Amino acid sequence: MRSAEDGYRLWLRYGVVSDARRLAEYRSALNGSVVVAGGSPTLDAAKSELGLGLSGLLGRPVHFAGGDAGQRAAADVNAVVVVAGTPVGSPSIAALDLTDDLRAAGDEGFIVRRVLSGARLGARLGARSGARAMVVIAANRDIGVLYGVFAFLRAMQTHRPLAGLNMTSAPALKRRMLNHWDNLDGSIERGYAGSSLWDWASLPGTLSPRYRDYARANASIGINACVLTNVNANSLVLTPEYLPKVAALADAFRPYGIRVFLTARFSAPIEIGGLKSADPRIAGVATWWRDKCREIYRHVPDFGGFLVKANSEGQPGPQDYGCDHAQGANLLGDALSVNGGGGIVIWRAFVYRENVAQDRAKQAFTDMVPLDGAFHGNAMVQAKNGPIDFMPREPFHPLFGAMPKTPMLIEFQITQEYLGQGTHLVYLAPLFKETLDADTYAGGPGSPVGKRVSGMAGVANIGNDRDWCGHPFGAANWFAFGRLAWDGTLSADSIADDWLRMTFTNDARFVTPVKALMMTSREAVVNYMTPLGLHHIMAKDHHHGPGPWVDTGRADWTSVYYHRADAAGIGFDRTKTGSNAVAQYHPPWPEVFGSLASCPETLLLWFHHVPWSHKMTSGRTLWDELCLRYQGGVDAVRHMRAVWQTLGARIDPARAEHVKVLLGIQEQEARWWRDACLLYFQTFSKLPLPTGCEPPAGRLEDFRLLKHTYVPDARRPDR
Ligand code: GCW
Repeated sequence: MRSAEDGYRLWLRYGVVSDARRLAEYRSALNGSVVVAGGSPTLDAAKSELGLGLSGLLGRPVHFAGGDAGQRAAADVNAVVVVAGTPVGSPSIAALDLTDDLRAAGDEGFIVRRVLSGARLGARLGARSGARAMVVIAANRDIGVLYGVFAFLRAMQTHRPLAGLNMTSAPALKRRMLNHWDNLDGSIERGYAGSSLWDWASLPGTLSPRYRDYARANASIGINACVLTNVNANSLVLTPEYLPKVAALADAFRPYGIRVFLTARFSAPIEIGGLKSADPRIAGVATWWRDKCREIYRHVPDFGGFLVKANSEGQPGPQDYGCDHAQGANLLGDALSVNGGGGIVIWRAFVYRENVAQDRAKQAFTDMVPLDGAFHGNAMVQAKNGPIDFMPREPFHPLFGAMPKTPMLIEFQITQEYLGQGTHLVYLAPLFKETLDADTYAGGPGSPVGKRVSGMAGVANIGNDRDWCGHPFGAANWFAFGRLAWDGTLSADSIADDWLRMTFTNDARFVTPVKALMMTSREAVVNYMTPLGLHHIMAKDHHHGPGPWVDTGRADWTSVYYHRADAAGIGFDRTKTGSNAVAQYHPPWPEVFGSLASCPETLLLWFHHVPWSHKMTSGRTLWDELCLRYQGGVDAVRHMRAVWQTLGARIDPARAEHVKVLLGIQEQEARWWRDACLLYFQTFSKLPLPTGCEPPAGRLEDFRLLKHTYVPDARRPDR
């Protein structure tokens, strides 16, 4: 029985190909048996996925042939139409002499190609009448075969012709990771899709089927690592009580090429080791971490390593002992090398302190750049895409291109903490691409962020909601993150196209307009929340809704610290007349960002304090432009609603209705942001709203009095 359209199957939906011509083409071309040569848990996973996919897409059972394609093709009229394997595991793959192509595929890559078996296999088998076309899925390693199977099925799910099918693909980045900010009590920090997937209480005895489906979904987009626990770490996960549970998850994910990491709390030697100190210079502390790693490797031999948030937002770290981040990272990295262990330490550069005068946007660079080269071989530094904190728009982090001796990972937030949380449709691929494509000019032009990192980490938006991400379009961001980590040159548009076809329908009357809607959604949220470079003006703590008036508590957690609105104007002067954060970028950025005339208007108020009367390129004053950007954001959501209204009938009612309701909330919240922010900023500008900007539906004092107690993941004081 087809499962209800509840989103559970994500993009791995294998319904019968809806286009009759394409279905006929596939059925005819694939009228034969399938061989998955060789045997391993990964190849078993590949075989299982091929069976599930082909039987679903073709609407008929799949016939798997044993042995190798060559033997079968020779002996059996029911010729082989698909063969998957590695040259080592399959003589017929070897016979195809794909050496050069497979060299390009590397360790994790694959080839998916339609070949005329008679031409090649025939030669090996002695001439056979009639060359048969055969789809070859080949790789150097089993995991590449699995990735190739998903790529082949994706081609069919998106109705690509088999004729001329010829893909050779290898991941650009070695590390393609999800970071789950999941707590051991089942809550998820900044999570809006239910509770944690990891059912710690029932592990290791019970393995939820969701673990395998999680692994399948990740393998289908090439994600090869996951950090199971929150960076605001809990040492308990490193204890004997939890390690068998971690091992059970690692075992479930391993066939799908996903390595498990954990977050390490720097004070663990004290909290679970009974030591008096966690000082990296104390021999007993290093011994404790080495013993702990030995213990972890006993449970998870291919343990990926530790992700560490230290000396940031109250987390313990090496600076508590007068040591620096490199000393902290090397303590854990050296421990992970014990017994030749392959684990790595990933040290987050999200470090800033409240009791310093320095601009928060500068502090990570100030702390980390002097340590370039001081990290040991199995340490990496992970920096967020921007220097503050996953805002709807930030300039790229100046650390990218500033630590040439240190392998780096870029951290994106897939969960929408600052982009509408669980209710706003915001397709993030344009945001990911904007940063990955940004030229750092490190060593001159042509040095984009995407080429300066060895990996990507995405703060997951996954929970145990039936549809995994809460919002039906949330999974598009998980999908896009993985696809871009594998191939940063993909366009946001093409990724959206694939996702829509795989998730909803290949009907162009749906795909085309909805893809356009997705492609406008990131600019829309920027405009109705923080246009023109405004940032960090959300409500306190839960970050749900606007809070430009927030001015209590630590300065760098308020809003006034960032917008600096006054009678003269608005924005944060980060040029040399201000904090001079622009100086942390490679030329020509300090000049480009530093001058009002050349600074991109999308980042104007990030880098400049600008007079309300400043003439924008539109010819309007800054104040009028600001108002019309906010209005434009609201109008964009209205347009999204109108588009969706006309398309519901092209997909299942359940998801059509769910998105319709959410878009209604999104428009209401976009108006809330516009009205609250403009009313508040108007108290400084004292200027009227320009024509075209709707009057606010409320008074500033009402907006300021709004209190939301139970917002999803309103961080509890006890955490
Ligand atoms: O964006 C902030 C979030 C915190 C998060 C922190 C981080 C895990 O508000 O919830 O803590 O970033 O990245 O460590």
